[in-house]
Amino acid sequence: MLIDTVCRLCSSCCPIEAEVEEGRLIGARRKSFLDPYKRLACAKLAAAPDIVYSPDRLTTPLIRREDGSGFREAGWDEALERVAERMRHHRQTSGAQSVAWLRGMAADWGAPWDYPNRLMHAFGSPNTIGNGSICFVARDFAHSYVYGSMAFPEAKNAKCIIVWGKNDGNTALGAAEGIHWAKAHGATLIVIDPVRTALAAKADIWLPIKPGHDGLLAMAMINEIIRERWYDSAFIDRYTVGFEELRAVAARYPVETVAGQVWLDADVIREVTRIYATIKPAAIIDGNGLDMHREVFDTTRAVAMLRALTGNLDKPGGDVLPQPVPARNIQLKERLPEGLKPITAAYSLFNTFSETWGNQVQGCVVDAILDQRPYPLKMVVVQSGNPLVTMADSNRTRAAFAKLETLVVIDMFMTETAKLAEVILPAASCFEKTQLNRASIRNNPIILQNAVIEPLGDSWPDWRIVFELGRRLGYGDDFPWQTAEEAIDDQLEPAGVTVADLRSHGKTGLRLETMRYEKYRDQPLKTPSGKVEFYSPRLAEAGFAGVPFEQGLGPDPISFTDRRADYPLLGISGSRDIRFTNSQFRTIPALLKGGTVCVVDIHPDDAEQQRVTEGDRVAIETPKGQVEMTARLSTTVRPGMVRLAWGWGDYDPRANLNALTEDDVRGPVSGTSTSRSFMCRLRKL
Ligand SMILES: Nc1nc2c(c(=O)[nH]1)N[C@H]1C(S)=C(S)[C@@H](COP(=O)(O)OP(=O)(O)OC[C@H]3O[C@@H](n4cnc5c(=O)[nH]c(N)nc54)[C@H](O)[C@@H]3O)O[C@H]1N2
Ligand SMILES: Nc1nc2c(c(=O)[nH]1)N[C@H]1C(S)=C(S)[C@@H](COP(=O)(O)OP(=O)(O)OC[C@H]3O[C@@H](n4cnc5c(=O)[nH]c(N)nc54)[C@H](O)[C@@H]3O)O[C@H]1N2
Ligand code: SF4
Ligand SMILES: [Mo]
Repeated sequence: MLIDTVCRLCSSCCPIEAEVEEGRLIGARRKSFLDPYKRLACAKLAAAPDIVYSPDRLTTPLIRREDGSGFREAGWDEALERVAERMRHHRQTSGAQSVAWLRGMAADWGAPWDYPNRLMHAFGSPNTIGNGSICFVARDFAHSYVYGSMAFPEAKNAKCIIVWGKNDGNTALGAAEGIHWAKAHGATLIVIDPVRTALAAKADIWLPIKPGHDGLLAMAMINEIIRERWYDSAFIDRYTVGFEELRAVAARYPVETVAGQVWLDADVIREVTRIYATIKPAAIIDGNGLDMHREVFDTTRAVAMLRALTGNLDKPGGDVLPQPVPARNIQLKERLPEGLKPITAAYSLFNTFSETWGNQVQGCVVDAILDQRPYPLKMVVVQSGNPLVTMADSNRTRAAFAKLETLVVIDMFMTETAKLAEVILPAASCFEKTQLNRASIRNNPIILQNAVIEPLGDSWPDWRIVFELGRRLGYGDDFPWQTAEEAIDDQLEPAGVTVADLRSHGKTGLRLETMRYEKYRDQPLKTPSGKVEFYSPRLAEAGFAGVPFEQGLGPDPISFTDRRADYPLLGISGSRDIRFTNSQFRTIPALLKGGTVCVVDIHPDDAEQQRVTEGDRVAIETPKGQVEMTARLSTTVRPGMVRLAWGWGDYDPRANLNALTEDDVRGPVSGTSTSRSFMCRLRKL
């Protein structure tokens, strides 16, 4: 039997068909606009049955033994009662705000994001925290401050595409298919990436930019577009504010000056700018290469402004604004006592820019535990995240989680983080639960993620864990739903859509409105002025740059640059392997089979200098810590730069990349720290 659903083994949310026989998942295939034999294959999806039926799955709740000697199995009743009892205890002794809920990538956003927010708000704590300051939410924030919401590049129909710090061939196959299609149909492809990725190698022009310096490049391109009058003056006159302010700031970033700072050739920057500004329609795909840099907010704002300057915003083949689905806000934020601030209060614009996201600076969790800044946390529930591997500065993160009085982890597998927990609650996989994924609730069409098999063993879907815990804490009225379907129907009532409707549109998804472009012609943008804001009075009033980079670039974007005499190599957090998602799936034999594991890519010139040969074990150090990996000689990185494998901290704690990164200095608006680019040194072991 084939069942339509959405894959959530990574954040791409590909629509898929799952093949189920006698209640068992036996395979799954991505859907796409391409003929089946032309579709890109996803190694993780191919291994879905291996992941779902992995002998390492957690299938029963676990509680730490009193004597500390590991875990014992428990029933849900006992485990949930323990969690509820600990929550009440900490609320009584230290206040409800001393309990936080930390959400990782796999938690998804949209409806499933709302549930723990609802629970925590009912409980009285403002501290439901996501990891968006280092993932794409910081970019969503930046897009939103320029034109009201995050734009979606319609690459498939573009005639020019700039891929800016994104590697869809490994991370988002549907998007990659769009790029390849457009290129095959004559689009010009420009890739801005410090690494010669497979896509960069195929590009018409590849800009091997200095990591972390993309904002300068964007400002230089803006300046060039304004100087050459390549902008869309009709669009700018009617639909934007702050053009003169932008012109004045951009003039401080002439191509000649910027080129050397960003390691690029001035003529190539001019040529790329001309191509982008003059070929229509053009789309920019911005990605996680911009994230995990302190400057991400201003960098992404500058990139967003390129879209508006050239009139590519909300055009077919350009960057399209979403048509969100009307959904009920179920977060119950109004229940919080007035004046009770979250631990992320220092980032108030980020906390409040959208109804959905809430607090996203996860480093504040560590500050609050270790330094009691702005107040102490005593208990954390980690849901679908593995902070000990994925948060910056792993040693500091570990110290914090070890210090907590109570740690609860909701996961499918035993992780480095779960090993420290008092209670572990086993979660059902994405194939075992029905939910509304982020892509759906934020835009048409709505595609339902369907449970295609029963939860494995005694694991529970996340929604059920949250609802049952809510009822146990006494919020039965707030969690009246017995099924995911009831909760979704309730939340989608304003849209007039039910789960049954969604299921009857399983093949393609349900489109609530016909797709429209240039919506700004009759609908104000969701900015305070209703227009594109090249200058943001809101930011200026809050003491931040009204125009991106009006106060310059700030501290060097690359961590530990002040120590480069001791740490001469530039390290970057590595490619995301198609086989794995962040720290996940390293226990799945089918995925480990295919090749190299924890490698550091080093240019042959550097290797020779260090007397390192292919396959040698090497140590990489920063002022924060050390990792050990295997050397792979590669010309995809330039001399002086190394690329380290990312996400291996569960597989081998010695290979935990975030042992090298820091969370000491954060971008003032989005709270983002630079955990992708850092100075380091390498030696043969
Ligand atoms: N297979 C797989 N898929 C995934 C994930 C995974 O771990 N594995 N993770 C999921 C998640 S959570 C996310 S957020 C997305 C991320 O997916 P992407 O947005 O594609 O992110 P990355 O692959 O981390 O980085 C993209 C590119 O940015 C480049 N880059 C690094 N530093 C810089 C820089 O300073 N400037 C520029 N211009 N480029 C830079 C890298 O070399 C890389 O080629 O993928 C999702 N999908
Ligand atoms: N240095 C460096 N640091 C990074 C990154 C980087 O590229 N370099 N990437 C950053 C980015 S973009 C992100 S998004 C974060 C990711 O950070 P995390 O979200 O912490 O990363 P994951 O490894 O994806 O952890 C997800 C956990 O959820 C579990 N899980 C999977 N599905 C489910 C489910 O349905 N329910 C529940 N309850 N659990 C589930 C998995 O087993 C896994 O343990 O890491 C960030 N950290
Ligand atoms: S890229 Fe692969 S793992 Fe990610 S959602 Fe799509 S099919 Fe699933
Ligand atoms: Mo992410």
